[in-house]
Amino acid sequence: MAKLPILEFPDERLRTKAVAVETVDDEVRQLVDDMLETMYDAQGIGLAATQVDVHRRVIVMDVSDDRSTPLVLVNPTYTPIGDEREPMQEGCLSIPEYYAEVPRALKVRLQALGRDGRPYELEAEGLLAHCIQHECDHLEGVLFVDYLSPLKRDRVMKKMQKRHKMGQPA
Ligand code: GNR
Ligand code: NI
Repeated sequence: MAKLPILEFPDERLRTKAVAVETVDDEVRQLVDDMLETMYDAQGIGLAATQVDVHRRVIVMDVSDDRSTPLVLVNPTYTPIGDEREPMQEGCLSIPEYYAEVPRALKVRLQALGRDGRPYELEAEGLLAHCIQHECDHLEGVLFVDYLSPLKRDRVMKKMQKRHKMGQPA
């Protein structure tokens, strides 16, 4: 296992659209394991391959309280269930120390392949539903700050650029 470096906003590579995985082989499983180690180390609840500069449709998550329930999503797709939306405070490992409310679908149905390459489905609500939508956005090159007003997004961008210039990315 290896810890991978996480790209930080406004790095243009975060805007890359990821391509589908053809087969869940040893190389993909190695990526999954490295991403899990990286996510746990960074104390995040999710991580998309895009964030570690690998532009393939792979996501890892763990929203459990005791960090004991890793979830692997290869080639994920989701559909909202109903049209209820719910704002939630979100953060992102690629935008350290910045949090903002983002409205997203309250419930979603997820379809993906697991670490074993087998398809599965699940219904998610609340934090898990938010996390699925946040991570799937990463695979499309979308960040949660894209949902904020241009003024707010600009402020976050300046703050991050300043921090990188001073040589202290969080
Ligand atoms: O650690 C994370 N917390 C979080 C909180 C609310 C909604 C989404 C997230 S995902 C984030 C980790 C991350 O950046 N994943 O891409
Ligand atoms: Ni994120």
